[in-house]
Amino acid sequence: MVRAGLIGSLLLFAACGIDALKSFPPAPAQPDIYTTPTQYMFGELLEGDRSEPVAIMVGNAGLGDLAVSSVTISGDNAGSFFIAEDALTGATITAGGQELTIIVGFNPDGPGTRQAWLEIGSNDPDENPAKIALHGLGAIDAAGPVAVCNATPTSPIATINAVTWSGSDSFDPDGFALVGYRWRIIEKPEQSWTPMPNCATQPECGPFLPDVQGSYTAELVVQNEIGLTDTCTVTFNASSAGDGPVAVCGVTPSLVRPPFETATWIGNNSYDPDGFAITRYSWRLSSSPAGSAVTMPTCSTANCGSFAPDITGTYVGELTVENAVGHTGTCSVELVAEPIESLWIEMYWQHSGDDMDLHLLSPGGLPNTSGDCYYANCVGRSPNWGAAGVNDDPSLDLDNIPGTGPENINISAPAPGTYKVFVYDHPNRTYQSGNAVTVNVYVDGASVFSETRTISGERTSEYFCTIDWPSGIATPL
Ligand SMILES: [Ca+2]
Ligand SMILES: [Ca+2]
Ligand SMILES: [Ca+2]
Ligand SMILES: [Ca+2]
Repeated sequence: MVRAGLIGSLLLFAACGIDALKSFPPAPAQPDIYTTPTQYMFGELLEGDRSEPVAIMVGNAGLGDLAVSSVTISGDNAGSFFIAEDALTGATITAGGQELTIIVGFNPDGPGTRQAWLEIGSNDPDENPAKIALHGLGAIDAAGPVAVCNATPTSPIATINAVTWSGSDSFDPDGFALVGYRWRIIEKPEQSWTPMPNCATQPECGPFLPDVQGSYTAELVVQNEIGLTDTCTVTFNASSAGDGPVAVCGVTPSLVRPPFETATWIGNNSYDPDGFAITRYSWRLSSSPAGSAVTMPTCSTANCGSFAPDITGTYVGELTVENAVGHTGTCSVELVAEPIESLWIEMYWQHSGDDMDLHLLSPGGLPNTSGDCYYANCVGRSPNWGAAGVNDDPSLDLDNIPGTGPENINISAPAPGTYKVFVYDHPNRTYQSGNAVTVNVYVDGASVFSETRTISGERTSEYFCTIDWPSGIATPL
């Protein structure tokens, strides 16, 4: 532009020819300002520091005198630059005269890019003011944020304990606000598919449920408000949830005499091979002989006692144990109930609310007399049968009215003869429909008779069998 102006004058001069010079008064000689350099970049400097001074050379390429009226710094970041020496303001540079110098410097008053103009006011006809661009980068003497990573819990169990990643303890020693968080998983077991939750841009991020055992490492990048960052990592090890507890069942004694001997179910040998505590024991009766009305005692302990079988046969106790992480194991064990008395008769029925009564007639005995063992004379006391002494006397151990039995009559050592077993449908509970009644007879613990017959209406006496002693042979009636 400066040079073009001069050339334009020369062209005008050539076009007009020599005669033109004679015809018109000569054009006034114009100054033409130039600077070296035309812009300057100071680079990066800490806020508050002052740069080395830089000389800007100003000259006059025109034919007239250049009169400089002002040298100033303008622009949004004018405060970040300064004029150290100014030999120009008020000076005149004649055509072809010596260049003059302005010394400028950079003194950033804030972070980031700083820009301003050095403006030179003069009598230059087309460059007033002349502008020199000044650039610099303000830096801040800040340590930057400190990222702090945590994971809670620190020792989770895979598939059981969800983890929360926390970067909330991160801080900035210079007090700048933390404005950005970015979590990502940088290491996990090969078999794991668990992704970082959607909260990966938050200080706290969870739940993260480790799906397999092994080591997991997360990385957090925190950023402060002036763009400085820091990174931390945190690792936890997820342990295996294990294969579950092992239930170990026992029962002691394993053979009991009904209906008064008791057994204790034993579960305290159960264990967990992975070391988790067993937090629950639950016993139930998974199987019991037909006619039994006994139930498992209410227990929440490993061992469960005072279980009294009421009928001959096999009882199966089932134990379920649960460990601290909710896994379970189950076992079962058999308990046998077997009478010790030489003669053992038991009876039960199908429908409650009928009251069946078991009767045993002594050899030659008549119903409802002392020759008959039944609820009226044989519970807790016994008619004297056979010889002196009680070994040959009958006993009705269990009598039942409202339920379905069982009832039983037994004799430790019966006197010789033929005994009769019958069942009476007592009218103090009325059930007119058919009711299936079962009678089992055991001799020295072995079954010799077992039949189920249907009794309908009321006041019916159903004779089931005779039992010959000492042969122990039962004959249906
Ligand atoms: Ca009845
Ligand atoms: Ca009864
Ligand atoms: Ca006797
Ligand atoms: Ca009936």
